[in-house]
Amino acid sequence: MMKLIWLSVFIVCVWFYAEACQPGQERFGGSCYQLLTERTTWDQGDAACSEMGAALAVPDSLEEHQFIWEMFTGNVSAGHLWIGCNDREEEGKWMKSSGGGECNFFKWASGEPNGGDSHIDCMQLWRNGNGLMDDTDCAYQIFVICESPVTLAVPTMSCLQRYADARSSSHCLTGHVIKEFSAKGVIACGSACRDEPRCRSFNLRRGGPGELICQLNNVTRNEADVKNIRLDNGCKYFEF
Ligand SMILES: *[C@@H]1O[C@H](CO)[C@@H](O)[C@H](O)[C@H]1NC(C)=O
Ligand SMILES: CC(=O)N[C@H]1CO[C@H](CO)[C@@H](O)[C@@H]1O
Ligand SMILES: [Ca+2]
Repeated sequence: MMKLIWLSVFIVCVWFYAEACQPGQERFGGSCYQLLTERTTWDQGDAACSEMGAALAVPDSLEEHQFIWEMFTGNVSAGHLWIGCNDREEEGKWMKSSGGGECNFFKWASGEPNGGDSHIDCMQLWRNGNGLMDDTDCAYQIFVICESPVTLAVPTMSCLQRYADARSSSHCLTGHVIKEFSAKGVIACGSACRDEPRCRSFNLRRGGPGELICQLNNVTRNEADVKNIRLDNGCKYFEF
């Protein structure tokens, strides 16, 4: 039996702030990362990053630590990498440069840190330790990675399509959700979709009282199986 569903399409245009990193940088979370091409001392690296409006990168989580190490090893096949912590002021107390506060994520290589009270006061991601942390002489010349907050690009207008059928304005795409989180509304959810490279469409679904759940999908409704397009009163589907 053939079932005919009448669809109408609403077009909603909204302004988005497209977040982006500069060419040559890579993004992870809310930061842009850039590898410098020259090997320098820790202080020269620190100065070079701040000249670019950035700072020596500091991993604050295991995921960020892994991202930094993979970005480095994907580009450079030998050598070590400065990151932005040193314990010059007080042995064992690791601080970010230029008043950035304390470093609070540590994943030391086995046997590290071993600098004691000497001048071995700067933190590197150590190739011999598979990218784990090591304290070493700040005067060594090794690679440098800078980190800066994601810059807001010019606002861009985007048009969203919302589909509705004759019976209900509400239907959503299921089975292709790659991320789900609560969001303020269609603009916040759409911005998140724009910032996620795999996002092709999104659902905005009623959650608890006063709560909206944003679901990012990795396909559009035209690419999905019809059985995954469900009428659902608490849910609206959008694509760009
Ligand atoms: C989309 O994500 C689902 C999981 O939600 C996965 O099973 C599927 O392979 C992904 N499809 C594409 C086209 O990336
Ligand atoms: C500085 C540098 O060479 N960065 C490159 C590292 O590798 C990624 C992915 O291969 C490139 O996009 C970067 O430009
Ligand atoms: Ca050491």
